Amino acid sequence: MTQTAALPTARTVDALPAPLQLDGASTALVVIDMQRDFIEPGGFGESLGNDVSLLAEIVPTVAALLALARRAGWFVVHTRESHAPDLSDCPPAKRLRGAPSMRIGDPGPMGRILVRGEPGSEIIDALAPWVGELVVDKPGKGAFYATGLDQVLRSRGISQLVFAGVTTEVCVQTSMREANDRGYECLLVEDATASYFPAFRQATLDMVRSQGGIVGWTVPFQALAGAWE
Ligand code: TIU
Repeated sequence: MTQTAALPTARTVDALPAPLQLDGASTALVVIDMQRDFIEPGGFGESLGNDVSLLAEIVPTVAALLALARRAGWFVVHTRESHAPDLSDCPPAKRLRGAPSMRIGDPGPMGRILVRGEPGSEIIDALAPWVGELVVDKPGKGAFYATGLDQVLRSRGISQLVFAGVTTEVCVQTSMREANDRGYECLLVEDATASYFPAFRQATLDMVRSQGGIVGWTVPFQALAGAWE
């Protein structure tokens, strides 16, 4: 009887602050909030006074990262920051914060701002989820708060998370910190994440990998792809 060696599923990624062993069998890609409300004019991001064009720049790299994850067989998760139509999951402290041109739940050019099921809450066409991928609607900035994400990942034996999406210092960093505290190893793809404030993106990359990787690791997309293929 012939024995076939199992294909190796682990690769060493040239990450910072140190190389990371990534095992495809226990890895998921988590793409944070690449939805119209943040990336296109007329949504929540713009209502807060931001220049949304800064975020569109990463779309080709996130698309390439999704393609890599799909070829590699990683579990793929997409999140959307969104609220129930009756706003029962949107604390007044969130809805009333600041002085936006439109508040969460108000009608805008892409439907009601940050409300589930409205055009603005949909992931942009270029990064549309495939059948079988998980789409998580989250009422908070973090992907683990008030979602079943942790249970789904654990049930699949996933312990390593590759992160991309927007915005780096808000929903991406919050989700990474939530995951880090839950025991996941977190790798942020440097050029697959963006902020309305480039200096905040850079600061987040620096703080994630400081102190020996206090929150996780970072890597440029090409270095990750090179390790995998
Ligand atoms: N405003 C901002 O930078 N971000 C958010 O409100 N949500 C996410 O980061 N997705």
